[in-house]
Amino acid sequence: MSEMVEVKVPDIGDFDSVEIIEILVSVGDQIAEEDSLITVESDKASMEIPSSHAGTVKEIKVAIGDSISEGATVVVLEASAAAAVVEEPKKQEAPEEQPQKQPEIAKVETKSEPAPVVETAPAIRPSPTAKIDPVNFKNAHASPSVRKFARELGVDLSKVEGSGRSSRIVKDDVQAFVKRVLTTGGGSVNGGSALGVEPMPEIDFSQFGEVETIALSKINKLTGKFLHRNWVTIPHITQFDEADITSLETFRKQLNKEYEREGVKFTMLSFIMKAVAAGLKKYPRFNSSLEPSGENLILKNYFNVGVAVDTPDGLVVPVIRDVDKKSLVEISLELREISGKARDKKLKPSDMQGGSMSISSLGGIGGTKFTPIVNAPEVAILGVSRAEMKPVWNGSEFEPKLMCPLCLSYDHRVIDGADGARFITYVSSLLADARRLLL
Ligand code: CAO
Repeated sequence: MSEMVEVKVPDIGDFDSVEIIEILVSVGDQIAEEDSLITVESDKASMEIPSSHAGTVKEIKVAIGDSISEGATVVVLEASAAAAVVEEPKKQEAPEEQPQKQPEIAKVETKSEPAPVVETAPAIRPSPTAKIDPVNFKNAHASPSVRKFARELGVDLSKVEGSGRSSRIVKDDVQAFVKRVLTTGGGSVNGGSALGVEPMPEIDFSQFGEVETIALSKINKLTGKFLHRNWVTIPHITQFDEADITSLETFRKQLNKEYEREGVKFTMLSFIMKAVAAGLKKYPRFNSSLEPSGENLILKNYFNVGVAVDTPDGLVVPVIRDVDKKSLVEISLELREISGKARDKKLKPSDMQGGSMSISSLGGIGGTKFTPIVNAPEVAILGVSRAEMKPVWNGSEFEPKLMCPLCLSYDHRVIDGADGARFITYVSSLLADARRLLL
């Protein structure tokens, strides 16, 4: 036997006394449980109110423009027999020893929760584990048809910019958003990572103890963005080696004495830059950039080396041009000048562009090795750690040698492991015998 049911506005969180902007059903409509009945809109967002029951709409108790709150009756339904049939087995299945479940069923009949706004298996969701944040989705400013469209595509509406009145999101905005995500290949349509990784939760750390919040510098934020992009989009390999710089160090010290009066100081880095430029000449794929389409490799015929400089505001990578053509004196002077400019915040954007490959030297600080992140669009970066005296077996005895750890990270889409090993071995051999740098 059918019964008349008043469907009321459930608890809808912050939505109190909100305006009805759409009525989605008409008298006589057959509706299923969870079908949307009306759309309400606050200053910030709109949401659909679902039906708690299946049945036939007998009366609509609200009109567009009305303000409603929790508990207001939206429609009167004649509950369908089908719904009763569906519910019947549920009641039979309830274990006899749990009669307390019954009141819960009765509660559902009089009050419902808002329909979940996330649907599964949208057509272009890149990962089955990626999710739309239901709260953000609910708060987005869009009509039900646009919401439905967005749900079908798996688009998180909170990430879409609205071009309609009062920034309302229209269908075109959703389409443009999907197009942009697909063409740039960045992220995913639901705003999560393309890897399907859950977003980081917001945590109030003050609950665990005293905390201080400091603003990230502009450089920190920019570097963070680029490093993150490079880390997740480039398949990195890091190849390690140790260069015997014993004789180079003797030579460097001798040069420093000779050039002291001229104010030139040679650090190991200037020799390493020369060796890297020579490596780029011998192995041209290291001096390349992958076209974003992934179709072509652009080989460069210039030999510009970027140098990571640690500044109080964060990491910057100025570029020293034509390292192959410059003398060690020129490179040493330029290195000092450009790292000074970096620390004094005097670098221009053009000073940081056009690199062939970068070097990140932590040799002056310490550590035995590390895995630098490729500075895209370059395809390789050489990390340098602190040189150390070590006993090295020469075939008949151990000899004390100054060994400098080298850490070469490269983009495995462009460089094979064998070439990675060849490049680092070649650079090591040049540093082990500085005369070879003249070749
Ligand atoms: N092994 C042992 N000693 C080393 C060394 C090495 N590999 N590299 C440098 N040193 C020594 C230098 O010879 C110098 O000693 P002396 O004064 O006795 O000659 C001392 O360490 C300081 O060197 P430096 O670091 O100031 O100079 P540099 O030319 O080697 O490096 C620069 C310049 C700008 C690269 C460096 O100052 C810097 O900022 N490094 C940090 C880079 C960074 O943060 N990288 C991390 C990026 S994340 O990938």
